Amino acid sequence: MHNPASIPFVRDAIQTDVVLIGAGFGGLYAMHKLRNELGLQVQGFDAATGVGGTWYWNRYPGARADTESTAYCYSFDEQLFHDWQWSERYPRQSEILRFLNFVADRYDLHRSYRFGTTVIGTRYNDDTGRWEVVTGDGQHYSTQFIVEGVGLLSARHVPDFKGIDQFQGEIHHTSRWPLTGMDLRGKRVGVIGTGSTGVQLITTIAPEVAHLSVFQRTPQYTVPAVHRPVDPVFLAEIKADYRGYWARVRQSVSAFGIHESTRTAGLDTPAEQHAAFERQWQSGGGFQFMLSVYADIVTNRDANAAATRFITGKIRDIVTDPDTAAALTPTDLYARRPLCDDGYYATFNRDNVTLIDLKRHPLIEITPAGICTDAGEIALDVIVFATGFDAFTGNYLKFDQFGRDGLSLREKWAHRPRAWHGVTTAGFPNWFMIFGPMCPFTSQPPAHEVEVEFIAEAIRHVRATGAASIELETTVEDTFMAQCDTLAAGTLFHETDSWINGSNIPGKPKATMVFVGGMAAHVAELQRVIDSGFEGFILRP
Ligand code: NA7
Repeated sequence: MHNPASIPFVRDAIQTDVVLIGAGFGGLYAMHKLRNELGLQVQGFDAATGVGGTWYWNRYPGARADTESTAYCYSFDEQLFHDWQWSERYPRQSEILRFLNFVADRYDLHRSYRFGTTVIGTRYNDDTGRWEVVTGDGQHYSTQFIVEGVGLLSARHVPDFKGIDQFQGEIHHTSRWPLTGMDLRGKRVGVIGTGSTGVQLITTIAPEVAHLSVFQRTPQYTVPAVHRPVDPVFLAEIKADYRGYWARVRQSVSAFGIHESTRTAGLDTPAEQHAAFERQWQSGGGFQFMLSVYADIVTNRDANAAATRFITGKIRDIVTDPDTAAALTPTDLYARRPLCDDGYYATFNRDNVTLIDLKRHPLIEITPAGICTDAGEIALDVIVFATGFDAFTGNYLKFDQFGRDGLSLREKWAHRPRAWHGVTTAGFPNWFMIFGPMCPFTSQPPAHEVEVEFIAEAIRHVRATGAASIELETTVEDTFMAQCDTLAAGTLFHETDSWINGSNIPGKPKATMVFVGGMAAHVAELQRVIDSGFEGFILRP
């Protein structure tokens, strides 16, 4: 049982209007919106020594977005869009980090952050209507509002392997890659994990390491990314119709700025389906493969099977060793986060790459010299955990947070996160999240913008009406949670195990943690609430 008294209210706390946690895509825009546009005093914090959020930490070789760069950015300032030129269709980590620094410089955001500073507790004071915020260095802040943009996929997951401390080489998690990089040339490297991070890393480092051992638990469906420079004709079209382009992104299902098919697979013959998938395979993109070819791949079993047949056929064609091909071939639904790659399956044709199928040869322990499975020990110089994240809730529950009447967020979310549109949760007045649990299942930057704009309107409303606080009604949260469950039941995502439903973390309850109703519905609902004068929210004097 967590005790609210562990966060005392102190008299000399530093006063501010807003405490903002996070300097990633969402946090930076919130800083600009709330400080520069609303004129609020905002104190930002980030554990990193600079801006970037996810893109600050994830510096492993091959790290990049798999979203079209033209939609993986901000829309709020047209001139910003014109002044920044993305080089590639799928931007690399270093380019995204440069972009976010460019944004922070342009709007003078750095000065309102305390970097290298972790928030370790928040507590609502029912008597004063203000929040107490405590940082790792023992400072207390008193604030009217809290905005947390702490990241959907930021709390790293390191499995509790036996013997992890005795390894005598280097161990790294992909999301805590050494800031100065790491020379893997000539080394024997073991990678545990084959999610989108592992796929990027494995494909990138295979040519440079002495030997690469890939420890795979569950094989993955992945399709070519097909990297290429941003198409100048496409870019010119966006610039010529800037508002129209972003309106279409906001009115789409996924907010990826891609074509979303409305055609169901059943309308085509198997040969036509194969040809359609082949065209998409050639043109590249994981989300495109799932969303642009047919509309029902994640809702209809037959459509899903058509996609899996196509990809497994490609694995057989590409991978020369039949045993390796079989081990790389998934047998479950194509209903995890879709992956794309730069020659992943072909990487396993290299002489210096070995696939270790952990389903056949379970990992027993990490030894001083390497990794031991039931087939023997594999000697390694470096072990990389590409084992993912405690998604959605991990970063919110890392520290104590107490709302009205001492309500503990950890207790409220013990069985599953309960929230509304990823933005707030009942029992927590003046407390907001950017892309928190129950957020839309979409590309993040466009959704961050919409949510920050909603938060800004909520704060403006509190100030304009002379209220002290705004808080979600529990019944609205309950209704929304039920809606999320109903929508999710209409998809195949809950039938696979992945971070999307929490089943990647041992002991974490499997549950719906997203709103799969699409970006357009998300935008419409947030706007409806704003237009209604915050119906469904309690304003307290
Ligand atoms: P993911 O997609 O969660 O992948 C993690 C990988 O690590 C996956 O292959 C897991 O196998 C594997 N894993 C996790 N725990 C273990 C243990 N105990 N033993 C062996 N293998 C394990 O994380 P990523 O970082 O790749 O991607 C997360 C998101 O971040 C991504 O979708 C992007 O949106 C950004 P499993 O499949 O669970 O059997």
